[in-house]
Amino acid sequence: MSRTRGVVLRARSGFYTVLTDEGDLVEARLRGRVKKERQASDLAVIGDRVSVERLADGTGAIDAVEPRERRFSRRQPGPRGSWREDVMVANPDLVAVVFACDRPPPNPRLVDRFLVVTEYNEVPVLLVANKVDLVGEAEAQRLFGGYAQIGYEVVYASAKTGMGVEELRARLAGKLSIVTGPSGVGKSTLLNAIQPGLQLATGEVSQVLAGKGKHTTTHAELHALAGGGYVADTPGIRELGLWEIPPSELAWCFPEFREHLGNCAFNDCSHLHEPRCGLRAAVEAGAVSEARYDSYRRMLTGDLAA
Ligand SMILES: Nc1nc2c(ncn2[C@@H]2O[C@H](COP(=O)(O)OP(=O)(O)O)[C@@H](O)[C@H]2O)c(=O)[nH]1
Ligand SMILES: [Mg+2]
Ligand SMILES: [Zn+2]
Repeated sequence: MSRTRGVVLRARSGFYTVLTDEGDLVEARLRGRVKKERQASDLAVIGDRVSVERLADGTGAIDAVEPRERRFSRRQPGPRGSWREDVMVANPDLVAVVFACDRPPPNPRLVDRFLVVTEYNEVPVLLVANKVDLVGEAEAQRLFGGYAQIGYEVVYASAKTGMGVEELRARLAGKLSIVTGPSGVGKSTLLNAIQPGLQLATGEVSQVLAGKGKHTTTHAELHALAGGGYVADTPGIRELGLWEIPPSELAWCFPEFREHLGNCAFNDCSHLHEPRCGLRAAVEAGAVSEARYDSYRRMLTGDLAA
């Protein structure tokens, strides 16, 4: 039997779809040995590079998963204060965090939550402000310009008019990207615009607001892009709710806070109420935005209300 290598595009209940380096798709299962070597939660996930043996019936057997260069994972609480890492996507090069300028209006607390998760995973991030057609460019800049000021790359887009689509296509080309953001912001519509052949199902906003959005992307899946690269249209906000960031690492996940963290009187400063806190001093001096600090405070204390 011949052996080949490839990337996992789809993974569900023990079955993996692998796009081989030869360009064909193979449905494969994991060899028992691989299962023994790895933790159950961490066997093979989309984005993993694997080695596959081709079997006589046309299916395959994955006999090795290559070491991951990066991961996009969440931490889930385990027994007695322990944590379990749950890898969602292996080897991501870029996370595109998509929000709408309106319908639904962007919630800064939620934007920050998405950004914090990407920072924690140390994956480069691109913020996409979609539906610019609904508010105009000046208002879009007012809503998202602050993120550019603190160093985030912001792409202004409209899947409806085509604004930003070419730029996004170029940014995703040749990379393994994750497109994420709340329901109804236009993630699937944007991806369809980037690559018309994808035909991802899109939902009506009214359904989404009623909590009845089409959940067509319940399983994470990588789509191969015509210009090279792969994109995962996932995960959504439900999954994001399960991400836990260690409290002591949360402030670091706000990049513009970092330079102020060494100025606190206490090493283990939570930046909430300790005296001589470098971060709070920076907020008072106007060097750090109150909105971002407020996001930090709410995430740390579990106050997730908008
Ligand atoms: N006005 C406007 N509507 C958009 C735009 N992009 C997407 N939509 C609409 O927003 C709704 C939700 O889009 P969808 O792609 O399903 O969002 P997703 O849940 O993030 O994948 C659909 O009705 C789309 O037609 C845009 O740029 N402008
Ligand atoms: Mg969608
Ligand atoms: Zn402090």
